[in-house]
Amino acid sequence: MLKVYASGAARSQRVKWACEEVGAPYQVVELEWPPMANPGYLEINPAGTVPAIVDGAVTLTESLAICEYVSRTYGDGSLVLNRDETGYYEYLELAQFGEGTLQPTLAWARRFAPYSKEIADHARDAWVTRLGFLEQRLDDGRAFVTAGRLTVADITIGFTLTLASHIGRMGELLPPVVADYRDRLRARPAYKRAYGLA
Ligand SMILES: N[C@@H](CCC(=O)N[C@@H](CS)C(=O)NCC(=O)O)C(=O)O
Repeated sequence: MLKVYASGAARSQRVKWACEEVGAPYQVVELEWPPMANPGYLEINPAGTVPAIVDGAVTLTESLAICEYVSRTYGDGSLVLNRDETGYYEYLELAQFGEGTLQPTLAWARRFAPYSKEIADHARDAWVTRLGFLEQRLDDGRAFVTAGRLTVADITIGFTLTLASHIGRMGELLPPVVADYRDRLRARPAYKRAYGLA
């Protein structure tokens, strides 16, 4: 069975959520924090981060790649777009935006802001500015960020918006249209199961 290496509210939540959306059977291996300190874990993921999955001969260690794998292997692939589908590059951009652009500002706020007001201010300003990119996309009232259906882009971004609620006041800085989007995602039964809320 698909093994998901996870730790608390870490990015492994994205993988659980994707599994729940497509009905993939999975087993969670809960690690102590920090993941790299768990005996033997570096043999699975030499980077020492979560998530990682092991599924037979397949080992993957990046949350986006894992969610895509889950969608294609255990679902009908509808959580991702194919390259010949209209909107593929918008999908790709938004999926990467969640991890590559939005997520780092939370890491700065959580890890470094306590040591420096300058970093705290920058993290907050960058978070707000980057949320503006999302606000522009969602401003036309669309239910999902791209493709007219739930995709890995929503899972990537939705996880990050949820995490913000646990990092100082970052979760309170969401523009209303982004907060509504986050709340719609949180209302999904699969999200609730992944987060142990159902
Ligand atoms: N780009 C990776 C990032 C993985 C990552 O940094 N995970 C964090 C938890 S959310 C982690 O394991 N950090 C370990 C540490 O800080 O020691 C992904 O999306 O999977």
